[in-house]
Amino acid sequence: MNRGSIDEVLAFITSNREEMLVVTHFFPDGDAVGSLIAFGGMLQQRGIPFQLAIDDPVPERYGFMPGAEQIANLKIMPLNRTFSRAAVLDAGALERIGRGNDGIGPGTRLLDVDHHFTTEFQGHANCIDSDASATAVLLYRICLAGSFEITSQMATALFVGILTDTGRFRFSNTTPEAMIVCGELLKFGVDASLVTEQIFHNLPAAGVLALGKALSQLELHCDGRVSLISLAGEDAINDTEGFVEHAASIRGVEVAAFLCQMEPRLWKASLRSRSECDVSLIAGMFGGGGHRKAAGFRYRGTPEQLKEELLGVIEAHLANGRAATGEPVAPVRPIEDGSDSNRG
Ligand SMILES: [Mn+2]
Repeated sequence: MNRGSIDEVLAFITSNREEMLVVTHFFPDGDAVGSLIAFGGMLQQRGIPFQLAIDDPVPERYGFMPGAEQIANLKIMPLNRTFSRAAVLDAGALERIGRGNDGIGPGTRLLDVDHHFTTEFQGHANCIDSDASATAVLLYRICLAGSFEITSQMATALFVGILTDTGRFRFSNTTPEAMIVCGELLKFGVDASLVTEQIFHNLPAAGVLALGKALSQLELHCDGRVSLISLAGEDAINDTEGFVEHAASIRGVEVAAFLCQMEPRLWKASLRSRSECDVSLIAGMFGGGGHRKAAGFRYRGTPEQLKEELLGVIEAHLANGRAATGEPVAPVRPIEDGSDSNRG
């Protein structure tokens, strides 16, 4: 999907000098945080005041990024006014900016920069390219076209966005452009070793211990084609990013699931696919969503119910093979709050 253009973005930025709200999706990932920081740097160069904001804190692993301290946490400091213009980056849909919507009124002019295929809303100016590996790639293109200076802060932010959205150049969205741009960014002062250390090898001890607990309860189903790990009760921690990848790294596994208890009867499920099985369809049947290879949902009920229903649906999808259509294969109980999707 392609909509809008770089020229639309450049025209939007310089159309006036009014303060711009810059927001992204809640549960922010590296591309969301990096895009905000880099775009803030661009506005600063044009002398345009701006407010960076997310309806969540910046995750600890991205706290090292220079510029992250400029991002307001709307859970603590809600917006108390609307802006005349707002940039929505990497969000997929307006619902996903949560309290960011407080800053958007009927008169707000919107800019949408994104690489999500499911972008439903349309800004007054757009730059959407679903073939781009990350929103950071689009911002890099905009920097070049607009002759912005790429500071080391901006370069690090863009590098983080591409590095994380490609799963460290592992996912199928890893394009030649993604690697070329990252190579170029190194020339602008990115410390690639530091970035990788901070994001992937700087976990709190409790996180590693929790991962160990989850893995010690590994279950294999469907002749080893499905792996499942879980964390419950006091073992469940907030930051479980990457846990499901371990369950998905087992030879022969096609679909991996990680179930994490959030409240006594509320569970977060993260799914990964290593085959043609589209886990966004599976998550969708539980009221969640995501991408073909990575998706998630929330579930209210007991772990036994969740496992039984989820394994039933996965098994049916695997049995359908490549012909899986996304039609419900088993009746699924309505989910009370399954509106938000996550990639887990
Ligand atoms: Mn992204």
